[in-house]
Amino acid sequence: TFTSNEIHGGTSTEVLKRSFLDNLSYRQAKFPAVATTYDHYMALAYTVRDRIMQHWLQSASTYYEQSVRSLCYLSAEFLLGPHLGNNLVNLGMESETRQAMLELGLDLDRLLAEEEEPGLGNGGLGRLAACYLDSLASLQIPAIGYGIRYEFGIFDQELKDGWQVERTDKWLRYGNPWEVARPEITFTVGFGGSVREQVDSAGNYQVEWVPDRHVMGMAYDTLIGGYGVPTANLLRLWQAQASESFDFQLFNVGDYQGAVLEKIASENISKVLYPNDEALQGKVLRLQQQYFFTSCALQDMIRIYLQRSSQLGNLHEKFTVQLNDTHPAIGVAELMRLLIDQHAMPWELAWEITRRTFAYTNHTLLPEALERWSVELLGRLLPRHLQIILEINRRHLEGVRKRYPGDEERASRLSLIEEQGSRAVRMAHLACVGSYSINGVAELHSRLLRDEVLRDFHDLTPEKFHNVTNGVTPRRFMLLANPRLSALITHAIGDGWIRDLDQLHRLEPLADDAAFRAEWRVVKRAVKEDLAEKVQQRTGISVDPESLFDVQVKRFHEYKRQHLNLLHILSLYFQIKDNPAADVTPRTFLFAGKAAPGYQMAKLIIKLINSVGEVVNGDSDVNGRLRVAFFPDFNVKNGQWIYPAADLSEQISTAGKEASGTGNMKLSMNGALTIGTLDGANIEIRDHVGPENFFCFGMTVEEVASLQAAGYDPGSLVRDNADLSRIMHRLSDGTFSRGDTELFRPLVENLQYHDPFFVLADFSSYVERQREVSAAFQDREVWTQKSILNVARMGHFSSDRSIRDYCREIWQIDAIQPNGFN
Ligand code: 26Q
Repeated sequence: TFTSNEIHGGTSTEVLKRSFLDNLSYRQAKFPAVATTYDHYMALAYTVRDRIMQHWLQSASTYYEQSVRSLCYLSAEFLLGPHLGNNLVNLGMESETRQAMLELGLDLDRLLAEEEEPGLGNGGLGRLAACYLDSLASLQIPAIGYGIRYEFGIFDQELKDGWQVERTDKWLRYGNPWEVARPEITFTVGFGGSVREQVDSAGNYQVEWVPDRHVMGMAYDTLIGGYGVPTANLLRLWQAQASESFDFQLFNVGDYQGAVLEKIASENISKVLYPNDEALQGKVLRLQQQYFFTSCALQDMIRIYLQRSSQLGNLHEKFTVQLNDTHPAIGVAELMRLLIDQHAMPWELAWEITRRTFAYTNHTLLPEALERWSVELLGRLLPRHLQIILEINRRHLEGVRKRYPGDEERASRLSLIEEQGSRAVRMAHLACVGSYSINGVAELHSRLLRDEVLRDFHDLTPEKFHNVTNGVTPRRFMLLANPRLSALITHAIGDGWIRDLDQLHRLEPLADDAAFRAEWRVVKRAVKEDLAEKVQQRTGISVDPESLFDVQVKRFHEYKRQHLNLLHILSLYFQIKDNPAADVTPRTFLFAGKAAPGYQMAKLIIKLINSVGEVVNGDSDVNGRLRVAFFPDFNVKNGQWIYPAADLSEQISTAGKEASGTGNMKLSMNGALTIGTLDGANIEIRDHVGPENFFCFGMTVEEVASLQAAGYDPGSLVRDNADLSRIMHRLSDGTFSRGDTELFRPLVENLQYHDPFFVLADFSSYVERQREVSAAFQDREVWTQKSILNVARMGHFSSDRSIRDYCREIWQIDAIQPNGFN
């Protein structure tokens, strides 16, 4: 027999079998003879959750007793990926679990495949939030993640005739064993209505916001366990629910239909994730989502604070709030409102607390992607917040005018309100004024923020500006995704690298060891075979594991320039057509990624990749030397298959456009060499791995700016380059579109006449570097050496390092070990 502690926390094979069978009976309500693989997955998930739960209870009680300072990470997106495998890795119980399942006649890998991943994010920004949760728990930093429990996450992508088709992501359909509903933790969030101002009997000026609708936010908690430590933190996601009292009002007057419509409208708030990774249209539902989760998070923080203290004057000492981009920036006005209107605090004190509470991370330099909300729309939805924003702005501009007398242009540049055209609130400006810290996500990006995008704010408060270069978690993206490589590394240098990624440096001498290089190649070969099998299954295309795997996986965007990659493929293809005997290094070009459903050009690029693939893959002159495959439905799970198998990582954005990139890190950490521009974190990756181990090409930020200023004429580049003219011609003459000369015209004309992302300007530099890549791949010993050195020198890009930077430079939060439990 086992004690309760063992049943819920033990990790021996025997106790795991017992807990699993208990959960199958009492949680999943199945007896073994009728249980499906999904039931088995659920029973195992509950078994694993209990183990993290013990860690969490221990951590939470320690945080409570010691009143520690905590981080709140506010993010509209958390792209977690599948939990089960990751939790087994972090708890260090994968082999015992595999054994326990085996003894019950079950295959752990089949159970792992059952999980529907929570796709509660678009891409980089959401995945970064998930990596940071892993590192926060692993480093034992008290933290809570706050976000939205979308019923439908990022759409599933299918391909039909080469076009992207979107399917609803029904991730909750069969239940979610990882979350705990907290119906007792519920807050009310108001919308609309009006603001009433009055002077009370004591002569105090009073403001009352009377919303015309209320929505309830209910907490759902997911535990995030650290790697190799007894610490777990919470990810608290809010689900919208109709407020009952409101329903009753309509019910009572007999308007049942109205009550139901009202309920549906309220619950729509957390229905679906917006699939745009750029702020395109200012839809009111999106602003409702942002305000909804931000308000719930702040109310929850105040609730927790008031458990231990009776007045809110030191809120900023107990919590610091990191804003993941401007999506939660309305929180600046909401905290002011809560402190002033609900807790009767004077403006000056409320402002002091607010400014010391928030810190803001910017993730974009694209001017069109900076969030702006029309004053009219914001005033209709959140009239009190608009009032507060205007008062913040009045005081802010008063200070600006005092400091820069007569400089009205500067005042209008710094204003929270854009006055040109229709008036709009600049959310980045609100975040800057309302925060004690502003940071970019890579050195170049932070520099461009200081010198360009937020220059006037840098003049005003230079001490607020920081850089924290992004990082990714080696637990998920090395240990879990690439167990073969991880075992080889651990065999060579021990397992300290998993918590301290700088230890990978110890691999450096092994790059010169021929026997180690041979083992490295055996691993790479094996993971390439695994991926080849998946590609065959998902696309029907057979690819040769011996060829160079050239990988570009990320969201589709013109600035990321998947079409530059395509132009290179076409250049190789026509080289073969000219001379079928030409000596070309066999390559497999693998693409994956989703396009925002309304982004026509991005969708056309996906279609073109598939169209080119059809022609190239089927051409007997090519004879298998070039393969083009589009792996559908890129998500965390599929990423974990792809990253380990890449030889070459394509990071080819226009310089100055990609804030950081994080896929670049995942690929290089798994031994891919990078072909990349001097953009985002590519620059730092190149500095770390050494320029001789990195294929750099293209214009610098400065060169892009001067070409822009001088007047860029892409058409002349086409005329002057025979290779390029033929490619452009073939793209429009139906070669890749079964004779249709219209299909790709929008793309071709955009490049010829506008080329806003300088694809053609970087084309020859890119093709030249790719020639070096092909040559380098012919010498497997040298290539392997570079691959090993890439991994050995990527320690800096662990999200543990990023979180340590945030703790030290911004949050001033320390680690804390849980006390022994009972
Ligand atoms: C905003 C308003 C309305 C609708 C959607 C949005 C929205 C949603 C998601 C705007 C932006 C995003 C996501 C942005 C993103 O993923 N940015 C990436 O962040 C990464 C992490 O810092 C960087 O590595 C990438 O360079 C950056 O593109």
